[in-house]
Amino acid sequence: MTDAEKFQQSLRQAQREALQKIGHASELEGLEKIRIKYLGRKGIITSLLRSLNDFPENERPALGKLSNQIKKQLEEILARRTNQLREGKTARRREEDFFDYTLPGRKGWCGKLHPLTQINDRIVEIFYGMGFEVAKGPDVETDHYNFSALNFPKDHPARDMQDTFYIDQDLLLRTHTSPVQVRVFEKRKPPVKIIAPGRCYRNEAINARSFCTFHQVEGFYVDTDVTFADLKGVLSAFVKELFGQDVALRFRASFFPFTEPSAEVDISCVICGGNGCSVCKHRGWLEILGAGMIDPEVFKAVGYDPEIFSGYAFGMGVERIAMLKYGVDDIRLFFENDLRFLRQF
Ligand code: 2NL
Repeated sequence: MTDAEKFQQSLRQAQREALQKIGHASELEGLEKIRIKYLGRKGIITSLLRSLNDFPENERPALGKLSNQIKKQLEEILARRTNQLREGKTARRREEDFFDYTLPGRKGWCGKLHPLTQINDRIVEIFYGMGFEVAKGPDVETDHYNFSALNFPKDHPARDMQDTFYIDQDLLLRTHTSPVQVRVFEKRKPPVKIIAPGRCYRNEAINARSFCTFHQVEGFYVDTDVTFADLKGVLSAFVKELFGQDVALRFRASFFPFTEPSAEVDISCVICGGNGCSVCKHRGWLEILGAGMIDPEVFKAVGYDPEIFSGYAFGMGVERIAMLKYGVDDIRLFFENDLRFLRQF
């Protein structure tokens, strides 16, 4: 290797080292040390430049040009890096080191109760506030609790295979929560004031308004001298609490096997206020529950003396109330568990 080649090699090596060190420097003092080491009065590059005098005249220009290029490059890069550090920036800062603490936090998803649970809880809460106890019972029932004790005649259409999911001759999935009340009647003496929320099952054609499973809240009050006026008072207070004080109620005569007399209860349309819209089909009224005075036949079936006791009972579909309250037009949405739907509640 000639002296000129050795000179070039030393120069390139010094350049490489200096560039690497500048790239890693994160403080101004560090940069100044690098400058002194390579470009200072006794620095490596400076000394190399000084040693040019030892070379023959014809080799000096080429070696001098290269030396000056490298010196100039290092000076420029040092100056740029010095400015960057002065401005507080770190050009080669690693990604994970960078965190802007002034940014607003990312919003996480928070779990919520299913809309049906929300409405169910609200209904239960209102009746609980009016002195009703909460009772629960099994989803799988016997024919006795689901039908016979409730005065459903043996040939009643609701017992039909089409409406009831039978497990065997005697066992079935409850079609309403009334069997819970029958179980309470059997265990307790009046006065009893109970609500029974729970899931029910019906083997019906599925469409936007009916599904094979749904939820009910049923309630009843049995005591001496319970009247239809008590029923009206309790339902009126409930409806106004749930839908607002301005809502009007209407009782229409109806029929249920377990109540006599029976009524269906409408409220003035919560969408249009009774003026008529597509939700109430321009009737101004929405049906929200069924009710009546408990039939003496039910009392006889559970061993209460109908000459001493009277009582009212009512039942409502939780899905129907949720649909009216939230303006949902298809019952199946409550059972699909599509998060795009559920997140809206
Ligand atoms: C409706 C109608 C109703 C009842 C449920 C009931 C329970 C017993 C005795 C008497 Cl143990 N009645 N429940 C009474 C009247 C109506 O529900 O349309 N529900 C969605």
